[in-house]
Amino acid sequence: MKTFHNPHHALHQGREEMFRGRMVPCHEVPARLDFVLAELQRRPLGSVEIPTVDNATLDAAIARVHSPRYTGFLAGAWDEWVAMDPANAQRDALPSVWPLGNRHAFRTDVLPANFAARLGLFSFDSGSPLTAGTWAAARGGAACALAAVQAVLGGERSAFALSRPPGHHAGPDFFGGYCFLNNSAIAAQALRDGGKQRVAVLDVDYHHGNGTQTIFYERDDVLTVSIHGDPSTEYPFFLGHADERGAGAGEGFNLNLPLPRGTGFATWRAALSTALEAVAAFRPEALVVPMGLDTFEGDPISGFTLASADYFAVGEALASAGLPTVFVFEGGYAVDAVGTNAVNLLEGFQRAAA
Ligand code: OKP
Ligand code: ZN
Repeated sequence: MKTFHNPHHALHQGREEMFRGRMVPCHEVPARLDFVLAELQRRPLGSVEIPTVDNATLDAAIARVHSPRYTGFLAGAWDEWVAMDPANAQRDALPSVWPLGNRHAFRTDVLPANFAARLGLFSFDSGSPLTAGTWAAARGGAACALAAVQAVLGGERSAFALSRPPGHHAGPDFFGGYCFLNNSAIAAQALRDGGKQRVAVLDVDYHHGNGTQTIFYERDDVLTVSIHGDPSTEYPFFLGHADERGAGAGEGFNLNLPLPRGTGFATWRAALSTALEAVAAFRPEALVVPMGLDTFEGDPISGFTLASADYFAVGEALASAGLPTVFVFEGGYAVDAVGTNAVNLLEGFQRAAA
């Protein structure tokens, strides 16, 4: 399978995130992607390329998922931040105030003039620093997703978008959870726009893909399925419960399979079977896999206990769906193992798909 990697990813390099009440070095670091690239050199799965998507095509694909108000903010946010105080060039922008929009306690229709207010309006946590290169890096990541979709629409069985920063927590008009543009949602929508009638998204990251769920929640043409740490104890806390089944036309087209912290591979693998049954029942024409490797036993911020060798079986199971598949890199914070785990999964898929 072809890999498309983001040559601009290292432009996004947050300094510190708010974590358990203090500022700590960011977990989502550029080295994550470099380790995956290095492992792909050791164990090649196919060509490794840089996306050649033109800007207009990319903008159009992003606009299918994200609001202009949000992308307009992201595009200019760094310049605004520095214009407020030249010393800000040495600091990342982190939100610290939020409008709780869904509780109707504050208004979100009026765009505040105040930058900190807009940073909060368009985000949901203080763990996702916005830096000088965030917008360029996020666009480069989305371009990887789009290039992988184009490869699959062109007849490839599978493709890998090695994007960074991750995407599955980003919603139509908000960032958070280290995510700015929802690369997996952009891929799913681009597959739809490329003629696939029904697209399934099967999110295997440790964390619930709240952004993806929200983007497609009222739609019956994109099935969203997620296996993740139970949100009553795990990030992102406020979405990802089993009773969220979709709404309106989308009722029955969202499936959450939360598992308790500490879950091991046998139980996780059984949830994957349940997820794959739901995918098969939907009869999709393509599959998107938001591929987080933070289910790994050594992950510093997560709580499942998958071993490196287990990822071969995960890839093999995903191949059994028999679908054109776009893999999109998401989480995985045990940096020195993330390359091995990612390539194990993809190799398992490729062997079984052959
Ligand atoms: C991203 B992905 C909040 C920090 C909490 C966020 C975890 C994001 C994981 N101040 N950590 O799903 O791998
Ligand atoms: Zn994650």
